[in-house]
Amino acid sequence: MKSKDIFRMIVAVVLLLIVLGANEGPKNGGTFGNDTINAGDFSWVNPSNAGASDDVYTTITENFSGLSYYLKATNFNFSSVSGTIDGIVVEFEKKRVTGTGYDGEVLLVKNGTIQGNNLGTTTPWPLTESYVTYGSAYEKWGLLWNASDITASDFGVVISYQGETATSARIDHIRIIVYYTPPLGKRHRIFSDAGMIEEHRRE
Ligand SMILES: [Ca+2]
Ligand SMILES: [Ca+2]
Repeated sequence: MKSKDIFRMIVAVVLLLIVLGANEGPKNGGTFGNDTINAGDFSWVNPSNAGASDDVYTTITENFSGLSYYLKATNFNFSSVSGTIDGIVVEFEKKRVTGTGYDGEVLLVKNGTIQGNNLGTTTPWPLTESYVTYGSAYEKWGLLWNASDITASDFGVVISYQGETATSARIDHIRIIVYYTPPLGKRHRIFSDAGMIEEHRRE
């Protein structure tokens, strides 16, 4: 094979890689609070402590079996996401301290509205603090997304805690990773002596 052909093959492979998926994150939230729209019974204390993994916590204490308000995290400051959204992963670094409890709901916030599929489970929160993952690189949480929905400051996630008994729990950190396929840009063609051998679009 001529060195010229090898070069063309390398260019083709690089261009193919450009059209494969990308991701941004994990990103931290910038705005936190209780959202009472779910008519819970208990509030999260110090919600903004979920902004970093630093063993400083937002806490929930339920003196009877009940549901917490949503802990709402937004303003994740995504900036690179573009093209087609493939999936969204949310991770909560969380722990149950006393009693028994599990997720109430875990839902995304799109355009400032809590919506989509609830990915919460009835698995009791771990007694050893660890990241618990929701969603995947191919999970869109039952919603249609534009990249601008992700980069908007009102994109985020909510989580509520359902106590089965009197219970207390805490969250150290909430982080999000977004998987996407960048847009195809202007057309780029590779020609051999015999004619066009590859055609791609790139930014
Ligand atoms: Ca921690
Ligand atoms: Ca923290």
